[in-house]
Amino acid sequence: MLDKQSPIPIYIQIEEQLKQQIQQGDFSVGTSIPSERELSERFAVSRMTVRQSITNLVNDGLLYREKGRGTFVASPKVEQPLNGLTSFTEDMESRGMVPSSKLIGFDILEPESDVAEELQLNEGDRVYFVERIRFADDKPMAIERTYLPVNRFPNLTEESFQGSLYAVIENEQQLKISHATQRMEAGLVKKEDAELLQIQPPAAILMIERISFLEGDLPFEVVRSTYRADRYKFTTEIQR
Ligand code: 16G
Repeated sequence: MLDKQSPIPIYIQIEEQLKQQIQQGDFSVGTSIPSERELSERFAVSRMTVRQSITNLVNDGLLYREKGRGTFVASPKVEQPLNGLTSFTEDMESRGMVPSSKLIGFDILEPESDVAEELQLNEGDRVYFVERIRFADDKPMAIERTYLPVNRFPNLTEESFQGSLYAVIENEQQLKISHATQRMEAGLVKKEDAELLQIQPPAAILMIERISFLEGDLPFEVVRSTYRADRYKFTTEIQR
C-alpha cells in the first residue's frame, strides 16, 4: 500500500490514502477513524508518522479531534461560488440544507465613519445594526454583522431578520438587489465569536465584508461576516 522508494514522504502517502477513504465514504461523517495504534500496525509505520498524517487531515478540516474521545470524520465543507449575489438562505437551500438564524443583537445607532461612508450616509443618519448566527442543518456556519440604513428601510423590526433578509427586501419591500463588492481575509477566531460558532480557539476563520447595492447604485447593506474555515471553501471561475 505504501511505496517506500517514493520521494513522497510516507506520512503524506498515508494522508492521501486516508483522504481517499474519507472522500469515497469508507468512513462516514461523525464516525471515528481507526486509532493511531491500529493505523500504525496497518501501515507498518511508527505512531508518530501516523499522527503527522492525522494532524494534517485535522488541519485541512477533513477530520476533527475531540479531547478524550478520539478523531472523527468531519462533514465535507460547503463549497460556495463567489460569482453570484446570493443570500445565505438561497445558498443553503440550493444544497438541500435547512437554513436558520439566531438573532443575537438588534440596535439602531449612528455607525462608525467607515460604515457611514460605505453606505453613503449623511451626518446623523442611523443604521440598524443586526447580529445573527447563521446555521445550516442546526450547525453554526457564520456570524453576520449587518448595517442597513434606516432611511432606506424605515420599518424593519427584529422579525425582518428571523428568516431571509433578501426575501424581505425583494418581496416585502419590492426593491431590486443589483450587485455587491466583497473583500475576504483569513484570520483567527476571537474568543467571543468562538463560543458563538462553537469552535475551539485557535481556529481559522474567513472574514468577508460585503457592500451590496440596490438598482441605481444605492448601497443598502454592509455585512461583516465571520465564516468557519472548517465549514466553508470558496470557488470562483476565472478567465484569461
Ligand atoms: C449572505 C451575504 C450577506 C447577506 C445575506 C442575506 C455573504 C458574505 N454575505 O450571507 O451579505 O446579508 O446573505 O441572507 O455572502 P438572507 O437573505 O438569508 O438573510
